[in-house]
Amino acid sequence: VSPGIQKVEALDDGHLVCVKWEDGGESSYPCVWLRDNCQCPLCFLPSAGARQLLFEDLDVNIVVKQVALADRKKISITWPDEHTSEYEAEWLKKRCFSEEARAVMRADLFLPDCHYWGSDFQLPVMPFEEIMYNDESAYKWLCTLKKVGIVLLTGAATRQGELIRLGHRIGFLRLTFYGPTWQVQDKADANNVAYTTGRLCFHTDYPVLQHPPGVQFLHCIKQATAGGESEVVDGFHVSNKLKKQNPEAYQILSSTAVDYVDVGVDYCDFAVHCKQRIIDVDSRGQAIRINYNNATRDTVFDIPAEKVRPFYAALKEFNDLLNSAEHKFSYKLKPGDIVTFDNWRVLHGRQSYPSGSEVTRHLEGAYADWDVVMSRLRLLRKRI
Ligand code: OGA
Ligand code: NM2
Ligand code: ZN
Ligand code: ZN
Repeated sequence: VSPGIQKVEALDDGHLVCVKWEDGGESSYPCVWLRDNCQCPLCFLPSAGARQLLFEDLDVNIVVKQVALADRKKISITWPDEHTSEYEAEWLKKRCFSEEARAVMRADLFLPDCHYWGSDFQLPVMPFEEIMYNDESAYKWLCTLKKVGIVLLTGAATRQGELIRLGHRIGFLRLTFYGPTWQVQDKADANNVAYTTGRLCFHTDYPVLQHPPGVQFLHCIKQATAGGESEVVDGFHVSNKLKKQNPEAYQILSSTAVDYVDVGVDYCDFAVHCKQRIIDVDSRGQAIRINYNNATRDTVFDIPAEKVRPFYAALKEFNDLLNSAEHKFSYKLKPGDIVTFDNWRVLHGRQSYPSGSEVTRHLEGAYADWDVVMSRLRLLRKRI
C-alpha cells in the first residue's frame, strides 16, 4: 500500500509535476508522460489494458494548465485543451522515475537475479505431478528455472505425451522444424547429430534460429544401461570467467558473427541459415545468450581470413573453460525424469552410448519461449 500524497505542484514551467508523499519522499513526473498515460476512457482501453490515445494526438511539448490534489490518494490535472486526467497515488508510486523505484519495478517484472553454479552444485529437483497440480510448486519451479537455469522434475510417466501436458501447464510449446515435440533416439539417416548414439559436446540448441528457444525440456522415457550420461554447465558463469581471464577471447566471441546452417526434412522441409555471436551481450557487455552448437556451425564462415585463427583460438579458450572440472556438472537421467533448463544460458551435452538393433535410449524433447514461461510465472505469483 502506497503512502498518501501531501502536496502536488507543477515545476519547470509546467513541464514537470512533483508529488510530495506523506512519508517524506518525492517523485517527479514529466507532463508529456502524464498526458500520454491518461487513464480516462477516451485515452485508455481498460479491457485491453492498452493506450487508445494516438501518438499523433499527443503534444510532446505539453504543459499542465492546472494540477490539484483530488484527495490524499489521487491527483487531477487539467490540460490546456481542458482535457482532464486523474492519477491514483499507488499507480504513480509504482511508476516513480527514481533510480531505486525503477530498479524495484525491473526486478519485479523480469527477475534478473541470477545464481551462478559450478561442479559442486546441487541440482534442484521437484516432483513432476506436484508442479502440474499445485500452483505454489509450479511458481517455485519457474522461479528456480529463471534464477538457477535448471530444474529436474521427477516421476513423470515413461511414455510420450508428458511434455505436451507440461506445455499446457505453462501455455504452449514452441514449434520448430523438428516438430511440436521431438524424439531423441538413434535414427537411420539421422537428420541431426542428436539422433545418433554419438557424444554431444556442450551446446545450446538451435542457434540456427534467429530467436533460439529460451527453454528446453528433455523427458527420459528410456535410458541406456551404459553411457548416455548428461552434462551441463552454466554458460553465464563461464562467460564471466572468460571475460576476466581472457578479455580478448571474450571480445572476439561476443563480436564475431558465426554462420549456422540446418538443411533437411523433419516436420517439414527446411533450409535455415543464421548468423549469431557465440556470446551475445547486452549494452553493458554482460552475456545474455549463448549461441553455440558445434554441429550446426556452418562450413561457410563469413569473416576475413586473417580473423579465422584468432577466432578458433578464442573458441578453444571458451570450450576449455566450459569443460573444466570446476564448471561442469554431470548426472544421468532416469526414466520418468524431465530436465527443464534455460537454453540461452545452460549448455548441455551427453556421453555416447552403444548402438543396438532396438531402441536402447529414448528422450522426448520440446521447447518453450521465455515470454511464455515468464508470463506463466507472473500469473502464478499473482494467484498465490
Ligand atoms: C539434443 C540433446 C541430449 C541427450 O537432443 O539436442 O542435447 O541426452 N540431447 O540426448
Ligand atoms: N533437436 C534436438 O541445434 C540443434 O540442432 C539442436 C535439435 C534435433 C531438436 C538439436
Ligand atoms: Zn484522457
Ligand atoms: Zn541439445
